[in-house]
Amino acid sequence: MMQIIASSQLIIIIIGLGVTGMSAARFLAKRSIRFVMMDSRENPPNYEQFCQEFPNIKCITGCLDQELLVKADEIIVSPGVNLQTPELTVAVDAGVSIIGDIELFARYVTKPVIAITGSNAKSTVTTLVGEMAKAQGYSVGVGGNLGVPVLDMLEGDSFDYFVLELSSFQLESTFSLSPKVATILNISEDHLDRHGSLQAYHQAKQRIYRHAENIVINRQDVLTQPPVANNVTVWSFGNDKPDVKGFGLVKEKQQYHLYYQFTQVAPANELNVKGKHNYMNALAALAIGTAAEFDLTVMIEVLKAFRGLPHRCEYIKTVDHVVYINDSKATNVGATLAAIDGFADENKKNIVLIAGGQGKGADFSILKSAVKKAVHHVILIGEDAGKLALALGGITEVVNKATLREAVSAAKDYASPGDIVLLSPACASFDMFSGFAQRGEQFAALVQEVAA
Ligand code: UMA
Ligand code: ADP
Repeated sequence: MMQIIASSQLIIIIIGLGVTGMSAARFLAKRSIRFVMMDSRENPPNYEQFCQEFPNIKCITGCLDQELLVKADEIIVSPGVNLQTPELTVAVDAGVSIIGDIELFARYVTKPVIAITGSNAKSTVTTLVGEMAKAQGYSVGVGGNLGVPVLDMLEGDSFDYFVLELSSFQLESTFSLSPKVATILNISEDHLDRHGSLQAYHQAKQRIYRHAENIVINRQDVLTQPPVANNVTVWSFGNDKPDVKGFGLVKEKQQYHLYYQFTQVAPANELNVKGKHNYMNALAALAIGTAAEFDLTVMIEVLKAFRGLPHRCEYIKTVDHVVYINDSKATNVGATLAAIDGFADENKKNIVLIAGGQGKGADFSILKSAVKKAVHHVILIGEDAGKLALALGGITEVVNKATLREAVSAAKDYASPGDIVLLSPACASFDMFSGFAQRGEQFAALVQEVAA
């Protein structure tokens, strides 16, 4: 495995002044490896901080310098930068190696790594597995797409285990990561604006299995399964009765139970998180932990204590017997489907759904049958409200609102006692908010104010 050697001859270029680029800059500088920084944005974040920290390093902003890129030995590209950017494809054609921060991490890491991807539930399962690893007594670095850049976690050699959430963007530029355990939790449409097709997105996700010792697949989702599984131990989870090396969900006497192989390990109602999709997440975490040889009893204790993450089907308040749920992190169709299914009443339509934002090229018609079954009003906001209205109009009542405030106020009017008002947008938030967290916080504040 090639590590970047400290040498004045090599030309290393980092692209992106976000958290990834800054972490890569610090990582290289600490090892006395010279580099050039580039960012295509006119006013990228961290520019001043970079100039202060690295006064002698060249920093080019406002464009990607093609002449320099083709001379590079290696380009370390940030995940937000599309590999199909013309300047990069020209560099690749010229024989330049392009990697991401995860690849650099892979070349240096000496401790075991658990690698987690999927269209949904990555953050939840990564956090849960991180807690499980800590409960085994390990000092654990938990990060990646979750927020803490992986290269920051390598400094100081303080961790003896790593649990990483990896996005399709990060996996595209990763080649030699050899995880002890790797998983694709589920696949549904996301980031099609970047990857171009579900197939390309799926292929990027599958890269996580390349050099894994153990893999964990979802029995109900064929796209999480590798085309061939030679020389790898395969574990699984699913919402059915499990077999060898499997975790599953079994209904006995009107109660769901978590199962490992042929044995019950916990009643689902002892978990704090609710909904079948969360039971899947619990089973996935148990399968990952078991593949990593963690103690099952300790993992079950962690599961029972876990309260879920904010903005993921988070309970906000009950007003006039109407329950308000913040699922702002539902930035794709798969997450919204899981939320509707999770809260649907078997006997009547009980959901008022607030959705909309930036759809990232997704096919919203996938929501049709779930909405038809459980949603009596859809309230739309944001850039792609029209596309959602086109897909869902005729299926149920659909109204447009200009702001989230108006949407919450309308939801209050449409909801009857026993209903659920669910913010689960199926879209990214950047057209109206700084991110999903701000969208969720505003929703929670509006519920307190408007719906009270
Ligand atoms: N950009 C440019 N020109 C450049 C460099 C970046 O226009 O030269 C733009 C990108 O197109 C993007 C933005 O800058 O719109 C930020 O991209 P970045 O790669 O600089 O982002 P970082 O700050 O380094 O954060 C990245 C991840 N961001 C993305 O993948 C877009 C963070 O995931 C991640 O937490 C962080 O690295 C640490 O690993 C965020 C994310 O939205 C949370 N991820 C997507 C998701 O979860 O759906 C994949
Ligand atoms: P990610 O990091 O992959 O975006 P999160 O844990 O942040 O995952 O959850 C993202 C969204 O997916 C939330 O809306 C959450 O409610 C939903 N979700 C959680 N678990 C699942 C699942 N097993 N299947 C589908 N959606 C899920």
